[in-house]
Amino acid sequence: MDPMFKKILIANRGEIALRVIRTCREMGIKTVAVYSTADKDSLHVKFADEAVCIGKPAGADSYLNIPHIMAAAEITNADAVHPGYGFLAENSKFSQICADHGIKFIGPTPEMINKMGDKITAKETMIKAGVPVVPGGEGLLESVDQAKSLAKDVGYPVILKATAGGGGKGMRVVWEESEMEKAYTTAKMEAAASFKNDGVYMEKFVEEPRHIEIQVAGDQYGTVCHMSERDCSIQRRHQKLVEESPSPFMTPELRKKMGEAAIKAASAINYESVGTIEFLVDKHRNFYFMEMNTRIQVEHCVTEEVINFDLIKEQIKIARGETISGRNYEPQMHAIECRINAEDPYNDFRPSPGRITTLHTPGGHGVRVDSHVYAGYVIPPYYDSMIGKLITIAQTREEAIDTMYRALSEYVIEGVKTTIPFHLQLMQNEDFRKGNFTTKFLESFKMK
Ligand code: MV4
Repeated sequence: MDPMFKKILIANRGEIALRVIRTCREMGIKTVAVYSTADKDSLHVKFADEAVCIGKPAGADSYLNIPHIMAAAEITNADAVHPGYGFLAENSKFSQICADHGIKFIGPTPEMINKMGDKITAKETMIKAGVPVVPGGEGLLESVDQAKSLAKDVGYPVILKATAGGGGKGMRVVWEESEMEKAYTTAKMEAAASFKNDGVYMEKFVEEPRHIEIQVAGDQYGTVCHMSERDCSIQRRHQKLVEESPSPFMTPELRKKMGEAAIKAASAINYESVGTIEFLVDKHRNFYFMEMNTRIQVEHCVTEEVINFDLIKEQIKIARGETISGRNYEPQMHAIECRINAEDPYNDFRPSPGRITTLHTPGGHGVRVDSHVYAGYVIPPYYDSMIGKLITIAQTREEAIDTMYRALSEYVIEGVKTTIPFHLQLMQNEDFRKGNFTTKFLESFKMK
């Protein structure tokens, strides 16, 4: 294959499609947008050099339809595909089909995706590599009785997780033996329904953890580096709402240890591309491997801002066979990202799709907005409800929060409900401002 990419097809929509197009422009690479009929007026379609309609609105008919996307790549003569996040980004079959057609998948190989996609395989790989994992049983649970006897050894509370899962589906916390039978049965049923794989395993339940993840990059020649952490503890029902770097809970010693563990994790599978190692961190600063995301993530921008580095450019360079230096990166700034979603924070974050009638986007010093919307744009009901990401950058966490409050106050979006009122209240919350939060924080957060 020609080591230079002349044309990249972006198998995604929304802000991430636009994000990839922007970097391709800077690199002199032509772009192909694909779009569903619901997205014909989207900016990613207008900003790309070429655009191909790939089907009806439903994901299965368009952004998840591999034959339609491959046809678009072939007729436009694209030499690489960028999957963005979501949709086909962690689909090993898609990565394989791209390879079979001589089209470079800008991301990891199918083997790497599969090794991390199955959680028990990932955990076994991490144990072998010397990466700390949550104590628990090895392998799949075979019966309720086995689960009960294992839980006696591990110690309650325990958590049952689907091996094909991730992101919270098929999980059950079990506080005492009397709850085991029901939890085991429902976890298996949910796993079978969600993933067509009912395998579940057990771990000690870590109470009130923080979710801290390490960005990594690896090239095709075995060099891996880390790019520091993001704190993603501010989540609601496994949906992240705020991410920041550095983590207010981080210390230089912990960063060094977690960075080294993340490098071991990625090296263990010879990881190629940019990726993220997710850890649970308990109140004593013990950390445990949770899962690896083998894609670019929504929140990659906070890392870009604190280390002043274009992660999409890096991803493309790695895919075309360039080497990385292997040096690690420390945060030089503080960055916070608020996800601006078309959801009603006063109404259980219910989706609020529809037409944006008025739009004023914030700007000024220390403000970055990654968004694909414009005044008059209609947010379709078929996909996620993200309107955009508001990122602020400053020398200190306190200043980044103050800039965020100011920028949120400037943001005017009319026509749909948004998460802006939630973020305004969060930025004024005393515990948030002190950095005093875990993954349970939003369970008790009440809108005023
Ligand atoms: C855990 C845990 C506590 N103990 N595992 C949630 C999604 C999936 N990736 C794993 N998750 C958890 N695994 C053990 N052994 C708590 C969670 C968890 C969580 C993790 C990160 C961010 C938010 C969370 C919310 C609820 C539960």
